[in-house]
Amino acid sequence: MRFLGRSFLAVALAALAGTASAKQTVKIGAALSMTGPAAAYGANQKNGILAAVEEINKSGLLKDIVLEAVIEDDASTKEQGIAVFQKLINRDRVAAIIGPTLSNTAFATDPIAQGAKVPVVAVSNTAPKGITDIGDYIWRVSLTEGQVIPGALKSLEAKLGFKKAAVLYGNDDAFTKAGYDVMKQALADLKIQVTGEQTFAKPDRDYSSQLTTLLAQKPDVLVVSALIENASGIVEQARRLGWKGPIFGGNGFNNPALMKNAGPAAEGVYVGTAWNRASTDEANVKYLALMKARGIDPDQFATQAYVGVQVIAEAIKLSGKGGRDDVKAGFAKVKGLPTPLGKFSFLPNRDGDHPPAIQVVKDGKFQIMQ
Ligand code: ALA
Repeated sequence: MRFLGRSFLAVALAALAGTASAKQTVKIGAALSMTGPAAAYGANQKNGILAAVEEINKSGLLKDIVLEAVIEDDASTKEQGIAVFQKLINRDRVAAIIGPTLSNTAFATDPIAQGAKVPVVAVSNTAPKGITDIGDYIWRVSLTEGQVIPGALKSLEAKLGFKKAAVLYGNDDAFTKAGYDVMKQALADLKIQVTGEQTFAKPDRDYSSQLTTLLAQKPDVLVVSALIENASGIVEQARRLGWKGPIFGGNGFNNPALMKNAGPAAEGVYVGTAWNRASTDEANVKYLALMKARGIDPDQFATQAYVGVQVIAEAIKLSGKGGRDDVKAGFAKVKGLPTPLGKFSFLPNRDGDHPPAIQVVKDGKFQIMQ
């Protein structure tokens, strides 16, 4: 009897061990700007990734596969981005990498992942040209400036009726320069006269000379391509110099640090965005409830990072396996995935495809423009 009891216990333990060993952990790396000039984005991206990983693991979507996020700080620089990519690829052996936060960094890091055949999902790189062109392992969830800005400027022009624009942009960053190119073309296509153009660099904190020149030329709208730290200062200083008109910003403006740093000066700032936070789609409503339960008020960057994990999980589900090439093969099969960004698919060039929106700062908050 004792013997029988013991053997029963042994069988039960073996069965349990069998169940436990059938679980497979798939690591998802993330290179995010947790420090440096883009740190305001990275903190929110991390929130989105952790929420998605926990939710997917809880849901049982991937059966015996458990996702694990390995999050590293790219420090908003190319050098640190490269170091972090190498660690994620060679040491952590991740199945895919989300990030890096900045396009400027991605141009240096993504060729490394492409060479090592590790799939990358860009969740915030919005420089239109050159990112997914790096190779067939590079995929993108974030809409480019080219996918958002021309339509946003067109809708805004129809609403506000501006005829003359002044343009200010950062000339030392791949994203802010590319955003400027898109803005310039979009303004030309809309036959909006550009009264003047000025530049700044990332370390600059005083934009008064550029703004004074631009505002003296009497534009109807101020159009700005900047990352968040510069964006907040530009908005605050433009208002201080007496500018009461509309300010239109590119993707870098999509962060609550704008209202936190610029305060009431941010009222009336319009931003083209990839996320319609007011969408009543089931996936968005569920996402907002999930983030609320976690005590997080998400922004566009958090949401895109969340969707980055969703897309990787869907790719693993469609492939049935979590290896690097399984994830890559799965991406090509993702079609109309319900996400908080809308139904998500990849275009043939591996860029993302879903509807954009426009938001305006009102009462200290981003509100979707109807
Ligand atoms: N959208 C910004 C970039 O691409 C953060 O660098």
